[in-house]
Amino acid sequence: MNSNSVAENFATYHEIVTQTDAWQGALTAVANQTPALRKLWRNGNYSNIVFTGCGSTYYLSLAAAALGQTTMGIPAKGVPGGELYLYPQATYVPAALGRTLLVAISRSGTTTETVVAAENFKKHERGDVIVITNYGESPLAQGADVAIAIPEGQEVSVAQTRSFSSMYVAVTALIMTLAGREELLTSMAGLPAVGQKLITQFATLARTLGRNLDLDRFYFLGSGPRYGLACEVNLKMKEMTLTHSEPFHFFEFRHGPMSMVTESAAVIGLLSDENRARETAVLQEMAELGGLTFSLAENDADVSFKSGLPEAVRNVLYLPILQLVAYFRSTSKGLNPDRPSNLTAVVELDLLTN
Ligand code: F1P
Repeated sequence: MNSNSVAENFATYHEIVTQTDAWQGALTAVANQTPALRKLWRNGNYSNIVFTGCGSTYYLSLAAAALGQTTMGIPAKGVPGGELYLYPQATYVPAALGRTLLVAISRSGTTTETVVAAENFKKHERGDVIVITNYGESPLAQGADVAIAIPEGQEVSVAQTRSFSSMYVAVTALIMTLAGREELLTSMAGLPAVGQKLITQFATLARTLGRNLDLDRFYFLGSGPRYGLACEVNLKMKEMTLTHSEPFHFFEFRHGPMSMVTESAAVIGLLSDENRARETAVLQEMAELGGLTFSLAENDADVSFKSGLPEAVRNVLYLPILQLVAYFRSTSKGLNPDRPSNLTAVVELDLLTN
């Protein structure tokens, strides 16, 4: 691909295609904090884990909670920072049911809902706080019991790409560390090289799909640990391209939303190994309705990772190509992917701890 063409001059493009450097930074950041993380986990006596963030980092929390509960066998949930502020009683377990580990995730470390939710959590002595952020000097990081900072994930664009995937790799490594899954953690060292190869191999395909302006709606299907990632790439499509788009769990799409499938609809499946046949069946049904389907999976898909890595540690591979699809659709529509309409990089509100 001609890297000097106008479309590739936006910061977002550079941030997407260099993101695997930040994945390496994430692995190093978690490794550096492993003694502190293991000590916290050993002494914490937690009955459950709550992951939190806002916008992209809420979707990251959803993905992390599904992976965490599956891997660690402990109840885990992903909740928006704003909901923890407004309705803590709808999320936190009563003290009698044990202590909570709060994992607060934020690119900036300054989003008010997330910062105040973590402050309230500590104030009410609910448990301990691990922070994952790209800014180690941020208020959120400063208030953490253990902070995992990945400066390599910092970016100038509003829509999260490199930052998100760096924090997702970090939370995956955190989960494998706390679960004591050394073999899975070790295998993550292969992620940056596999990711870079994927970007090089499929960037042109992403550009073709992104430039197809006959499509006027996108549906992203993902289940289990991939549903939160489907929500995130859906947000990229919204933020960068102002296109109607929605995320769904695979089976849920049949229960009404598939009525929206026409020849101008794209249905994009984040296919698992675990439930591949059931998930693929949904995509095939949507193709029969005339929708354009597009699949990503380890093998035998439109985008095949061929990573050779265990399924539990390679979910980040679904992100770069779909980020590029949104990027190329944005530039094809004459929009600026670096500056989404109505958005700022951080939402700061006048909220007090309570
Ligand atoms: C959270 C966030 C982003 C969103 C937008 C506004 O930021 O909501 O997820 O895409 O950029 O801010 P942060 O807490 O992760 O810094």
